[in-house]
This record gives sequence, structure tokens and C-alpha cells, in this order.
Amino acid sequence: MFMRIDHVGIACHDLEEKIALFERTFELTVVAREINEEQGVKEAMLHIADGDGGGSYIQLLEPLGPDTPVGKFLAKRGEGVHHVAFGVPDVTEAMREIGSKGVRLLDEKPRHGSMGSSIAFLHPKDVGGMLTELVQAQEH
Ligand code: CMX
Ligand code: CO
Repeated sequence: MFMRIDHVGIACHDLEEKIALFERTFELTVVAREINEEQGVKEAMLHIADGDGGGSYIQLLEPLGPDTPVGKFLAKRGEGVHHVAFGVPDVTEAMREIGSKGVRLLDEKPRHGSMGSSIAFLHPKDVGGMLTELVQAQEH
């Protein structure tokens, strides 16, 4: 199955503060900002590089409330890496293939992700403790 790393998601308390930190430290640029009510986040994508299958990014995530995936993560573990997202050419096909190997899918069907992408999550306990996201980038 073709895969690349699309982004690494970082949970934080203060999005603006962490954007400034990543811009200052790594000289990255914010290419998209979004509020995703369904995922319970306010987020920013910082561009790293472009590759054959699409770009790669750091995704900074601030929770919209305590009772959201990122809000619960911050309360339990504090700030840091929240998930790794693999870029795939067809998210529905990737869900079917990976699901057939016994990995639990957290989404029954793809949902709306950053920059017009389609996304789905895999249970961290079935992937060595790493919350994993599958991303099909928006077609251009
Ligand atoms: N990475 C690794 N392990 C994680 C985790 C994470 N981000 N979040 C939870 N876990 C672990 C917990 O530590 C817990 O383990 P233990 O039982 O050993 O303590 C186990 O998974 C279950 O966690 P929980 O706290 O009981 O369950 P939650 O209600 O917090 O749900 C999860 C966890 C992964 C199912 C939920 O966060 C989820 O559905 N996530 C997918 C959606 C999401 O994260 N959206 C935000 C990002 C949006 C985007 O990228 O665009
Ligand atoms: Co993500």
C-alpha cells in the first residue's frame, strides 16, 4: 500500500503561542487555519516539504473544549505528539485493507480533515500505541 507521512499532530493549550514557537524555531510557514467542530479542534497546518504524493506538515491542535479527543489527551498526558497521519491515495480503500487485518477503525466512514482532505483514525492500541490517521489529500 502506498503511504507517506502527511503530518504529525501536536496537542497544545495555546495555538497562537505554539505557531509562534514553530515559526521561530523551524522557520515553518502556516498554510491553513481551520476550526473543525466535528473533531473538536482549532488547528493550523505548517508546511514542511512537497513530495510526489502531496505535501507534509506539522498540525498544531488546540481543543475546543475539555470533552474532545485533544482536550482529554492534554488533561491526561499534557502537550506533545498526539497522532501521526499517513497519506494514502484512497482513504476508503486503505480503511478496508487495514481494517481487514484486525486493526480497529475509529471512523466508519471518512470524515472532513484539513485543507479539504478526507480522513479516518485507527485505534492507537492496535498500532503500537500510536494514534494513526489516514489522509487522502484533496484533488487539485
Ligand atoms: N495516542 C496514543 N494513545 C492514546 C491517545 C493518543 N493520542 N489517546 C488516547 N490514547 C490511549 C489512552 O492512553 C488509553 O490508554 P490506557 O487505557 O492504557 O490508559 C486508550 O488509548 C483509550 O483512551 P481513553 O482516554 O480512554 O479514550 P478517549 O475517549 O480519550 O479516546 C481515542 C481515545 C483515540 C479513541 C479518541 O481520541 C479518538 O477517537 N481520536 C480520533 C479523533 C481525533 O483524535 N481527532 C482530533 C484530531 C483531528 C485531526 O487530526 O484533524
Ligand atoms: Co491530523
